[in-house]
Amino acid sequence: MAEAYLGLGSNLGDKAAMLDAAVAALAATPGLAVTARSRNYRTPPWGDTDQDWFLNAALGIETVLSPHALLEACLAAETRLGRVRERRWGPRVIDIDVLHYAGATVADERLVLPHRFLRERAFVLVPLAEIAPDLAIGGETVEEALSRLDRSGIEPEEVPG
Ligand code: PH2
Ligand code: MG
Ligand code: MG
Repeated sequence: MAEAYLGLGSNLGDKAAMLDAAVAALAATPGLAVTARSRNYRTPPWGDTDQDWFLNAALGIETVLSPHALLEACLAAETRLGRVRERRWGPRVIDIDVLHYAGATVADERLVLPHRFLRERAFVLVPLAEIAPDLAIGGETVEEALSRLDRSGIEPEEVPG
């Protein structure tokens, strides 16, 4: 069993429902158990700023899948949930990224671990810090990486009731 972390994002359609559907699809994947889920955070678009705000969340999982098999499971779940790939960093109904896999370093054309932009993106680190503040990424913890970033505009989603 390996411990891994995933990042979820949506900025098209019913964003909260898409994140729920992604968690359900992942939880139903053989060889994968969801062990932690952050709250959903409302985040300003990063990179390509001419698009709607996102909902982002982070998941902790336990899995027997290899890093590449986990990536394929995430991409298959995206496709099942209706993702169509258009412009890079553009709007998407669902994005499921492998952020970290048991401290493994991977760098090939399919997969880079830890995730290439993990330490630069507050929209990933704020949810991740909620479930794994002390996780080590590139010689520092999630909390330490986050302390260098601007987290303005990133707020937990208000949940009615
Ligand atoms: N994903 C991107 C590009 N920009 N911005 C926010 N706020 N949240 C995202 O998930 C996101 C983004 C590409 O993966
Ligand atoms: Mg992605
Ligand atoms: Mg992404």
